[in-house]
Amino acid sequence: MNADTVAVAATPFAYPFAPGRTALVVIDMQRDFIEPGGFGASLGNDVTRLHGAIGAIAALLAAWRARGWPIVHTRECHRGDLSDCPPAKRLRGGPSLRIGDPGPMGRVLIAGEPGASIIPALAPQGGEIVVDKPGKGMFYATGLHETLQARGVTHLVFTGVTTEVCVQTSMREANDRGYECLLVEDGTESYFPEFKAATLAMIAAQGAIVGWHAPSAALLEALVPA
Ligand code: TIU
Repeated sequence: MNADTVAVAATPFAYPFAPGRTALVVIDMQRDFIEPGGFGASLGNDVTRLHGAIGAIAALLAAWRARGWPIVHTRECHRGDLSDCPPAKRLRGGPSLRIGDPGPMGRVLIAGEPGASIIPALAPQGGEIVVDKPGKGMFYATGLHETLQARGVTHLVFTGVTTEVCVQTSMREANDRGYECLLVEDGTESYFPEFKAATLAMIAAQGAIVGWHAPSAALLEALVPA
């Protein structure tokens, strides 16, 4: 541990948390994935499986806000003209609604539509970074790396959905860019419990080849007082 880091009990070994230089990342906690009638449900998923992550994310948001530390919210969504949605993404599979189709929460996965908004319980506040991303990873076509570098961010704590799709892709992208990454076990969920378990195992394997994972309680315990 460096002098300016705090040890968080984590898997596969202690995570060197850097107070003030660590952004809390909340991936895609949007109505389109969490509520019935949206993109997640259109793919045939039981959206209630994702609800378990909300409490831990809310607690971490409160802790970060109390300390004035950087927060990133992402939203997977596309422009209304679909110019940033590759046909391969829109046409693959047999969803009941495709990206851009009108649904109960407006056009599916389109920026500005009700379904693309973040659920009210985790709504972003002023000054927090909000990134609309056309891909699964948060760095692809977003400029986020430059924004984080300008803020002096070196460490990222990941939460959100789904563990093995947008969260894992974003964490792998972050690892390649040199960030020290921690995934919060109870702050992420998947439509497939076995995929969540496999993701946690594979990121921490081989000496934290992608990063660490820990429960939110271990992280909150280690935070310096607000
Ligand atoms: N389908 C699925 O599990 N996830 C996504 O399509 N996007 C995100 O993970 N946000």
